[in-house]
Amino acid sequence: MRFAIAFVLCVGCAIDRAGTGDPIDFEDGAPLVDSSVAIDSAAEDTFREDVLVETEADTATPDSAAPDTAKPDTAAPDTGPPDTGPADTGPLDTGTPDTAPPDPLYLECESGTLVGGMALIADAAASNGQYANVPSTSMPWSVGTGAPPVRVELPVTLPAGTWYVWVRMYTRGGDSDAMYVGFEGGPLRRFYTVDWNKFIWVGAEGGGAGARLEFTLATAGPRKLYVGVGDPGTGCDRVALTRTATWTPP
Ligand SMILES: [Ca+2]
Repeated sequence: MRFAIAFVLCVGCAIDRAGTGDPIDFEDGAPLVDSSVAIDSAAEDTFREDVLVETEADTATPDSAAPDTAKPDTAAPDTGPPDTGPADTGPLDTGTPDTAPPDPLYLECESGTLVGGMALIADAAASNGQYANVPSTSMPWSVGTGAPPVRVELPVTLPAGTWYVWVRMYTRGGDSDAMYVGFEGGPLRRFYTVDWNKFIWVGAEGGGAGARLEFTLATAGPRKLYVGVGDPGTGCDRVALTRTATWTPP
């Protein structure tokens, strides 16, 4: 049957006659198709499927890699004793920091050392909810040198140079509105405000309109900043230190 199909498929093709090189002229010869031969269509389909199956067979190279023969990890877990070496007991580094502190540098007055009866008062309007207060029973003080007898001492480590100090203070009237500020061993400056009964930033003498609360440090390093009594009943809430003369607290 495949012969019959192949024969049919060749109808119309040029066939070499007896190797002469001349194609058969179908018009002057007997018909090459025998109409009496019936073509089995089912067989033709089978033939085509056979051809396709043979053409599209899987020709991929099989995987010939060697199987994985590595051994599993059977090492024992680390059961050695913990490190019991001595702790570092060397002296603390007290050198000058390599980097300058933030500018402005804020200090909460209640975080310092209270001296001479300076007392803490809780107040929701205060920065950090507290401030250091000179008791109303304290004596007024206007010596202006050394250290205010009622004070808070705030430790700071600063580079040398000129520093401008702002104090967020609390006052209660004309006889209760002045304080002193200065670094340990240096000059003190008296400052006040006439804007009483509130927290207010003050950065200059003379009711906030005089000379700046300005200090020049000849050397760098740790030191104490004093804020203390001028008048009784005055409070120190927060301090800001800056090297920028034009800076003002927000
Ligand atoms: Ca405070």
